[in-house]
Amino acid sequence: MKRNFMRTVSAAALSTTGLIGIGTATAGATPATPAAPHAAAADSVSPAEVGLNAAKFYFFKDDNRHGGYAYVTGSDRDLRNNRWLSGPHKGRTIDGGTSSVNNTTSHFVVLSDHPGSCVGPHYYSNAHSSDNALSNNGFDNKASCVSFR
Ligand SMILES: [Ca+2]
Ligand SMILES: [Ca+2]
Repeated sequence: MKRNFMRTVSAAALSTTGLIGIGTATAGATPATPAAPHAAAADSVSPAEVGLNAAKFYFFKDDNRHGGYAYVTGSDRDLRNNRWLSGPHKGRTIDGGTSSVNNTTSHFVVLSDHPGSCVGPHYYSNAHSSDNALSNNGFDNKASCVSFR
């Protein structure tokens, strides 16, 4: 039987550090706290764009202004190249897909059925009005042209 004596002496170096009290009395130093709250995310509106509050005519994919939206700020005779900006159909054409609208403009707005020619059934939207269902106007999923009057 072997006997191994291992003795590990770990000498804990106890350093006695004399802490010198450092006076940190800053008399009368009042940090200036800016009272300005976080500025609401600045609306980055480029000069070419209309302002945030600019009137728009909104199209919605579904009834009750749901399902995705798109908008115009003036007449557009061909909605085939206008895209849903949100919702499950985002990126797809809004042509013939509008089921409710919101007119925040001061214009009487006319929607019609055929892109380009703007003929066929029409739908009329009064200034500053909205309609949560175009189906009872015989105009569900028909808007292909918008005309500001
Ligand atoms: Ca267009
Ligand atoms: Ca309606």
